Amino acid sequence: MKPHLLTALVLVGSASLASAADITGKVSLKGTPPAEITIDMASFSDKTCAAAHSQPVTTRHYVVSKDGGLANVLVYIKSGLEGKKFPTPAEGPVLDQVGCLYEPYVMGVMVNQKFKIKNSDATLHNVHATPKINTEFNFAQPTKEQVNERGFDKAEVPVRFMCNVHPWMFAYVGVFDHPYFAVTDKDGNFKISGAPNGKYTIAAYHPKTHRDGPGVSKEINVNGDTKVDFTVELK
Ligand SMILES: [Cu+2]
Repeated sequence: MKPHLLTALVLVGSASLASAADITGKVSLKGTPPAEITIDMASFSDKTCAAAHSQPVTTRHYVVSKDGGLANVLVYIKSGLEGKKFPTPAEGPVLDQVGCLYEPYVMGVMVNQKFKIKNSDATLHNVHATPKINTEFNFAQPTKEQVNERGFDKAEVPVRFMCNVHPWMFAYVGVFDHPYFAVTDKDGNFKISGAPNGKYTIAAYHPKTHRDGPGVSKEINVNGDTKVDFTVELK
């Protein structure tokens, strides 16, 4: 390789590293959420689900920390990346079914990224994705440890999953045409890694609060590591 070409490559490499910023922050819930509903697995004909839990299981509509941090919020760059292409990761996350609950409850994937859907239970689940933009799918997973791969070919926030056997089972999968998304943890914190510098609209979407709406968004100017917090208000 000629020396000047090597120098050029090194410069390109360091330039892209310098502009990779972490966007971090916290999503807080304003207001007192309604009490969660206890899921009556014991009354269900299939006893496998109840047997998997030693504690009562409730809905997960509002998972809130002591100081108001809201879990299970999809935080993502909503606009400002138009025209840019990002490689699809070869590996995808796993949407598992454990104790007749989807785990995780909320996650994100990239467009065309294959992700695994797993049944960790010794009972039948019927995985039913109900998108509005992507193609619906619906298939049975009768066997423990069964894994099927699926993907979505269009951006959509979120695709709702249900199970046609267990009426309490739901999950929400955000589909993005870039890798700059995250889900808030149990304390409401999120971290989007390696975003290019730029001006963006960044959005926070909570499946329960924003069921019919777009979520909340903010304009941000990313020039190095950036902090942005959101407040989700109960209606
Ligand atoms: Cu199920």
